[in-house]
Amino acid sequence: MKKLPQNLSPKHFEWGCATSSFQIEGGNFEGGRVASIWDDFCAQPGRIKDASDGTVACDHFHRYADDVKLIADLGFKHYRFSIAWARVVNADNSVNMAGIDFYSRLLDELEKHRITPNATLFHWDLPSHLEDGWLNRDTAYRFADYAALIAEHLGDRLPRVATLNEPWCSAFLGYDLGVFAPGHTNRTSSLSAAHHLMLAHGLGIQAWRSRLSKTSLGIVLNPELCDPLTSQPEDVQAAKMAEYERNDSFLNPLFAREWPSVLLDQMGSRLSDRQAGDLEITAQPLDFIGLNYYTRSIAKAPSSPEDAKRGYTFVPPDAADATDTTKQLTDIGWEIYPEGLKRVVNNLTQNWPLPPIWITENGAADNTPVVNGSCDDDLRCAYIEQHLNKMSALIAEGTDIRGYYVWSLLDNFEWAHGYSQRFGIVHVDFETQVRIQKKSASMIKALLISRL
Ligand code: GCO
Repeated sequence: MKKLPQNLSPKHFEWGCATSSFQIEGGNFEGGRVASIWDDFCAQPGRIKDASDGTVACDHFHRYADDVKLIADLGFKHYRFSIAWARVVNADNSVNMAGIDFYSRLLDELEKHRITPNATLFHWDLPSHLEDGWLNRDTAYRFADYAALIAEHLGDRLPRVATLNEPWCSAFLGYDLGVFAPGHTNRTSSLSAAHHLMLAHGLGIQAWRSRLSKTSLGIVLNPELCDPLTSQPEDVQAAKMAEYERNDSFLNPLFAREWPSVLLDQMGSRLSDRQAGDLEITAQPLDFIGLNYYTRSIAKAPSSPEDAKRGYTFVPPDAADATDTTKQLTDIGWEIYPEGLKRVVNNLTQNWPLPPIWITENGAADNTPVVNGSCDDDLRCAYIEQHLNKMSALIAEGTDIRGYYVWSLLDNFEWAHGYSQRFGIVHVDFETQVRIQKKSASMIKALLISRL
């Protein structure tokens, strides 16, 4: 891509890059930070593909000033990051000022370079001492305390704040599939967790708004676009169930003051988690919604008793249509499907009263190595360009999308994949911590700088 479409010009469109605390910070046992469920999960043998953890990650905790310089050098005026709850709140619920000080210094650097912060309060690194994590209703109230504390200490410097990042992952990958922390495998638990996450979101918004009225507040979701493997009614129904779980579980309580009814019969005895008045809390008015988009999925009728509880079985993209030789996958095995961005956004805007949209994450795993000092990540360049074109088309058709954040600034700790999957537009050598801008970084820089 040589030039940005007019409607994506940084003059009137917000361009940024994104990261999250656990994936880049390191310094996990410094500055009084308490353990998070991801520290515990990484310590369990077999959980992380390369047996790695987040103890050092990108060492951003020490290198944040250089990293902010890098963001500025790339031409971004906006930066999305998350605050680690475990760094700023002590186990007795009191504030850890050393942790607040870290984020305050990060904000100083961003201000120095005129980069606007876009903060997320919870990107999965839940403090371990919160008993039973998201299964405990009390965690939602602790989240509200934490939101209030950030509002009080940092809030006047944060113009845009999201409560949660991708609650589906916390709830369903963490409590049903068990591939994310805390690693539970219980369908009913995941539905409780989802409810408590939404309650936390609503209570967090209330806590923040009662202290600061000017902040733009929202939530970040990763809505699903799921196509059936065949046109057989069982497969069509399975795809619907997957979308229902991933989207309606969160959109219903956010925008319709409704329980996700299709899932209620899967709740069994945990129905008691839901209390009168909860839906008033979850449906707080929002100033924005962040949508993360990477790929679509394919589903078929459930093929195991475990999947029968969920109502679908996912089919890996290479198996879903092995005869389609044009189908391209990223290095993590996800289908490159830019049309899905249009389909999923249209689907949401047609069915829900959404506030203005920010694409808060989009990007690709492209593990191209550095050769002679450069990294030609052509797959990522093409991926980003294709998705920008779709986003531009959506805006041209009247969709209210106001910003785009590429995932990610840096190669980083890719959760259960450890450091084996690289999503950065900047390469990180995890032995030396040397950062090298990839071809995709140069591409974005050229697009942004030429338009400033
Ligand atoms: C997300 C995740 C990121 C992942 C990225 C690639 O919000 O989906 O926040 O942490 O690294 O999605 O899997």
